[in-house]
Amino acid sequence: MTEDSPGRRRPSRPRVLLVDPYLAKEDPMERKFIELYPSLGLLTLGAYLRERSVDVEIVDLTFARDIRPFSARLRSFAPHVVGVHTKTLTYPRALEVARAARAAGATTVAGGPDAASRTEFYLSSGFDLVVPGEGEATILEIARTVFEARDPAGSPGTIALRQGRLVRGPSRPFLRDLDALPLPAWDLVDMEAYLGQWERSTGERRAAVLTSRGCPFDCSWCSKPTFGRSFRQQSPERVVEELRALKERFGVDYVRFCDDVFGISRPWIDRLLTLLEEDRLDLAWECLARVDLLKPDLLHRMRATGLARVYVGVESGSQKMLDLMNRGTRLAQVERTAAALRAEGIRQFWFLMLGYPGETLEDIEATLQLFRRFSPEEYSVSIAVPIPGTRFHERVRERLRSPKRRPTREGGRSLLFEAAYPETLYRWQQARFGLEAALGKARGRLRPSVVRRIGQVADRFHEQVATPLLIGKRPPPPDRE
Ligand code: B12
Ligand code: SF4
Repeated sequence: MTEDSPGRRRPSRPRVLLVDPYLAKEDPMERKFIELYPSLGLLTLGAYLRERSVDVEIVDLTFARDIRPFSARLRSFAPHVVGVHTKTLTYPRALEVARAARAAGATTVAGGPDAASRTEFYLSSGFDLVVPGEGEATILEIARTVFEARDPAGSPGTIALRQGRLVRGPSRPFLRDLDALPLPAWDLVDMEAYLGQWERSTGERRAAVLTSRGCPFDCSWCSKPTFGRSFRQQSPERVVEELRALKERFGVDYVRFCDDVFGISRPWIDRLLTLLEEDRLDLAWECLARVDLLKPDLLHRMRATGLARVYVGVESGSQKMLDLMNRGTRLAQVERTAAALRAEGIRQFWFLMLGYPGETLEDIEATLQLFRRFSPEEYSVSIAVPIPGTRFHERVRERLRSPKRRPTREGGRSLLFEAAYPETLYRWQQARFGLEAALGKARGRLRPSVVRRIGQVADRFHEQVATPLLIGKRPPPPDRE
C-alpha cells in the first residue's frame, strides 16, 4: 500500500519500471557519430502509463557505468513489471536486467526493435513477454493483468513462451490518434544530464522530438519491425505545443526531429512551417528527409524557420543501384537537393551504402564522383547490412557469413554476406571517401590545383595498385538481382 497523504490510504496501483539498458560508454560509435538523447519510446510509454494511474519510473543507464542504478531502483520501487527497451547493441545488458528483475519476482517484458526481430531469443533468455509492436496500450494491459495476479500470456500485442511453445496474442491495432498521446515524461529521466552535455559540446541545449510514426516507403534493405509501413503523424499544432514545452521547461534551443522521414506530407509541413513562423519559437532544428521531398522552395522556408542540418539518404551515385534498392529516388533529385542545400547554407549529412547486390566497381565510382562534386559537410558510408525480415536479407540468405561474423550491432562496419568483392575492397573504398572528405574540407585552405592533384594521384593508385591487388583476376560480378 502506498500513502497518498497523511491519514488517507489509497489502494496500491500497478508499478512499472521501464529501463533503457544503453550504456554510452560501451558504444564504440558514441564518440564518433552518436548523439545522446533519451529514448522517446520509453518517455512516451511512461507518460501514457502515468496518465492511466500506473506508478512508473524509468532507469536510464545511458550515463551509468554498469547496471547498479537499476538494481538499487528495483529494490526501492519493487515493481510488478520491468519493461526493457531493446536494441541489438544493448542486448547483453538487457538480459542482465531481466535476470535481476526475475530474481526479484517482477514480470519481465522486452520491447523495441531488437526484441521485435529476435523474439524467441529474448523469451528464452530471461524475458516473460515480448511486445514486438507499438507499446502503449499493450504495456498498460500487461501492468493491469499482472497486478491482478493473472497471466498476461496471450493478451493482444504480446508473445510469450509457455511449455516450450510460443503463445502469440492477437495483434493490436496501431493507435489512430497520435495527438491523444501525452507529452513525453521528461521528468522521469535526467534531462539536465543530456542538455548539459550538449551545451558543453555545442553551446546548444538540444532535445529530440518525434512528429510521426512509421514510413510508407519500401526500400528493400530497410527493417521496420515496430511500425512496419504504417504511417501516422501528429498535427502541426501538437508538435508546436511540444516544442514550446521543451523551450519553456528546459531552455531547449535546438531540436532534432527523429522521424524516419520528416515532412512526408507537403500540406502538413507547410502548416508546421507557418506555425513556426507565427510562433517565433526561435529554435534551430535538424531532421532526416528524402531528396524527392526536399523541393528548393520548401528548403528555403525550412531554412527561414531555423533548419540547420539535414540528413539525407543519398545511398548511391548510380541510378541502377537506387532502382535495385527500391529507393524511389532519382539522381537528378539528389543533385537538385544537394545544390539547394548548399545555396541555402544548410549542412548536409549524406548516408551512403556500399556492397548492395548488383553493385559493380563502376557504380561505386559513380558514388564517389557524386560525393566529390557536392562535398557534403558530413557523411557516413556503410557496408550494406542484411537485416532479418528485409527483402535484401531474403535475397542474400544463401550467402550469409557464418554466425560468428553476424552483427552484435548494426551499422555496416563489416561484411556479413558473400558480396561481389572481398571485404578489404569495401574497406579500401571507405578509405577513399575519407580522403575525399578531407580534400573537400581542405579546399578553402589549399590551392585548388593541389587538391586536384592529390585526387588524381589517389585515383591512379586506386586503379593501378589497390583494385588489382584487392580483387585479383576476379571477373566482374554477375548481377544477382
Ligand atoms: C531517433 C533514433 C535514434 C536517435 C535517438 C535514439 C534515442 N535515444 O531514442 C539517435 C541518433 C541518438 C540513435 C542512436 C542509435 N540508434 Co537509433 N534510431 C532512431 C529511430 C530513427 C527512431 C527511434 C524512435 O524514437 N522511435 C519512436 C519511438 C516511439 O518508437 P520506439 O522507440 O520503437 O518505441 C516504441 C515501440 O518500439 C515500443 N517499445 C520500445 N521499447 C519498449 C519497451 C517495452 C517494455 C515495451 C512494452 C514496448 C517498447 O513501444 C514504443 C512506443 O510505441 C529508429 C528507427 C525507428 N523508426 O524506430 C532508430 C533505431 C532504433 N536505431 C538503431 C540503432 C542501431 C542505433 C544505435 C545503436 C546506432 C549505433 N551506435 O550504431 C544508437 C543507439 C543509441 C541509444 N541511445 O540507444 C536501430 C536499432 C536496430 C536494432 N535492432 O538494434 C534503429 C531501429 C534503426 C535501424 N533500422 O537500424 N537512434
Ligand atoms: S530507408 Fe527510410 S525512406 Fe526507406 S523505407 Fe526505410 S525509413 Fe522509409
